[in-house]
Amino acid sequence: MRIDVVSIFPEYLAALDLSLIGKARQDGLLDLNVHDLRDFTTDRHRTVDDTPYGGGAGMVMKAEPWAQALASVAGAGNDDGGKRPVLIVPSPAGAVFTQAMAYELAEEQHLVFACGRYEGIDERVLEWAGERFDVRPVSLGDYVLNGGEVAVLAMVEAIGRLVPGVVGNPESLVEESHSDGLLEYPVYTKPSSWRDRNVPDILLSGNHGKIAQWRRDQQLQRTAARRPDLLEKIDAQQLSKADRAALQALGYEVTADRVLRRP
Ligand code: 6GU
Repeated sequence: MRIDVVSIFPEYLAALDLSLIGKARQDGLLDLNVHDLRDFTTDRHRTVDDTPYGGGAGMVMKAEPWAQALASVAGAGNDDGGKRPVLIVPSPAGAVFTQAMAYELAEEQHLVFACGRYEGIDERVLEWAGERFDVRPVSLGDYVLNGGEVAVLAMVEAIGRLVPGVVGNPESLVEESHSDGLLEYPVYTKPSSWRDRNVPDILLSGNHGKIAQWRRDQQLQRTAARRPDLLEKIDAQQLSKADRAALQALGYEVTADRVLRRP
């Protein structure tokens, strides 16, 4: 997969040299390139922003440096088969980034991230970019960051780890929070007794069927306690009889295809 990131703070993305993603780059699984937006300006001051039309606080990123930068990376991927590269524009005004979106984007050949700062990028850039990219404004959640760089670190890690070969043991991708719409079960390691706290007996029993059932119940309990909104989104057709019973005990009504919170 090819990934291009355009930012006025390319040093911010240095963390992508580390850990799993850094290793994937060394191994040639991710061809990740960071570009300085100011390299695409033509004035002496390398200006990237100006005041907003209509007035108001802050500054807006100018269109032309963005067009130059995006045009230069547009053809950089192995964009064969007529598939357009995806342009991800991090913004608190975007659609919320989810694990489902990460899975979808992990299938792409070429991702380009446009890190805005200040009050955002001149809207005409997004319209213009629609001619050569599949443009996706994306938000991490309902809070405001100063720029897209931190969001790009999060998204590149979430997407990159789903690219085949990046995570050494692909089984670890199966049993993790959000992979099946539920939160992960709690985990423990040695010692079995620590500061008077014991690991749940069932995990020491060697009974793998019982352990699997306990973990599933823990997933359901945790999700009900911390993220009840997720339960109402799951497809009830994938629930076992035991899952249904556990959810009913937690105060949910389970119909053929939906989970509803009892009033
Ligand atoms: Cl993607 N960008 C910015 N600037 N703020 C955010 C965000 C993104 N997601 C949540 N807040």
